[in-house]
Amino acid sequence: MNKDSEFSEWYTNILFEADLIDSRYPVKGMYVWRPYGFKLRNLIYGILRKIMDEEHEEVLFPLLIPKNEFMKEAEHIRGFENEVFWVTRGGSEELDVPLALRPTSETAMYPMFKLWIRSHADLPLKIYQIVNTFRYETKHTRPLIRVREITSFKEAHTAHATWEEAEEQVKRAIEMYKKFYDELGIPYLVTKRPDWDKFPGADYTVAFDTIMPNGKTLQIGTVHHLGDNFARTFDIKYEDENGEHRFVHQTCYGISERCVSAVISIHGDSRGLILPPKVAPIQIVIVPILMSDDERAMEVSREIERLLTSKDYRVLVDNGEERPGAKFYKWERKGVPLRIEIGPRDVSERRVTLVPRDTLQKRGVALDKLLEEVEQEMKEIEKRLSQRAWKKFRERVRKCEDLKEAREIVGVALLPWCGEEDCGKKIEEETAKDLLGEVVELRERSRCIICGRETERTIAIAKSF
Ligand code: PR8
Repeated sequence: MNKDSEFSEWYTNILFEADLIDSRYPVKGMYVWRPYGFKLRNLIYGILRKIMDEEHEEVLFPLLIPKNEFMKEAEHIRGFENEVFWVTRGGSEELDVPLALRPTSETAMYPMFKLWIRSHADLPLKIYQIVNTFRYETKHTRPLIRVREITSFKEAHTAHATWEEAEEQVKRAIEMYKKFYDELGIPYLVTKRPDWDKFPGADYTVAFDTIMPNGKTLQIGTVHHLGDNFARTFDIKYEDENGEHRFVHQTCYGISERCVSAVISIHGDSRGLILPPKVAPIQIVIVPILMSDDERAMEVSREIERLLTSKDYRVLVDNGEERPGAKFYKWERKGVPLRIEIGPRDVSERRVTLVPRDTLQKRGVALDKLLEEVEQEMKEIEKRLSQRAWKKFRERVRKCEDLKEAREIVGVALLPWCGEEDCGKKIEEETAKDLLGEVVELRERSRCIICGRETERTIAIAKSF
């Protein structure tokens, strides 16, 4: 199946066939992580967790938020009220105060921030949690991409003395997310969302978007400067050095299981998954090709398994009953980065065949060189995957001269824009695409594609998930 032209079918199939997700759970927008998928998820989140742990402390807040707290921040409510699931009963009794299933945790956390933050010595405060959140999505739901139970919502929340310090944190968060996606070899475009489409309650929002195989963009993370908007609502103040009480300034930033869908979709090919070695649940599969009563290939397999396991590789010897071809096919579909084949002739010659999943080019290697060769090949696979992904991404981001060209492009179109909402909306209408945001790093003199005013701003638009 062609991944680019039949992406939807490819995606649905691979989630099932590679044992990642079972989508037959009988609640719309909620899915089951199967063991192989959950291992992949945990390896990816291990990287994210490590990056977060460098400067945040992990916490765990309750899932339920009392309605009175949830309804305090006007813009936040307006943004989320149509997406909230409510718990209104306990047993057969109506609850006095209905409880919201968190769609995100600002209104759960910030009443506690008020209790925790007393003086400037308590700042900055930086915490994160990885939890499930619930959003009653009305657009078409799709596993990992648009779900009603976000099972793996990494949300970080910080509080600072000044607006400028919070802005510094926004920049740090952008760097952290770049590092995360660089480790996964996932390309991204960083834009500042237009004012009318920022996170409800934020001063401004910065978004990470990647491009999926069908050319649609997927927002894979956001960073928000919250100013003192929530601090004013929840009365979060600190005493500064002069004894004055001031509101804190806050940021928050989030990533969901969309990061897993990006790894699956962007690196995979028509045969199935191709997992970067760092996050592959099985990094190396060893397939002994056994002749009737010759067990030596099996012995060598075990020897190699011991060797590689001692170096902390995640290894599997497939000694099942299937024919070698069927085994190759199975592990290719599951994206195992490296296959080692051992045939009867290999045994006598003390050599094996290496087959990297991305190129499928076979290569003979002497047994006593195996460890170095495997280490080298793993690095190469990772590099190739990242390079291939970025190459394709760059081919799909294009500066456009006019609206017609922008409308036709598959991927992201860049256009000069004056910054006004009217012109932004007009661009969306005329191109039938969504406004992602302003490419802050790209400033050059031009004229707004709609009104002709001079501008240095560039807007990115695309069809998005
Ligand atoms: C915040 N508050 O909430 P955000 N399915 C899968 N992924 C999703 C979905 C969904 N239905 N909705 C959003 N995401 C802030 C930041 C705490 C943390 C993913 O921000 O609403 C998107 O990738 O922008 C989105 O960028 C990210 O969660 C954060 O959600």
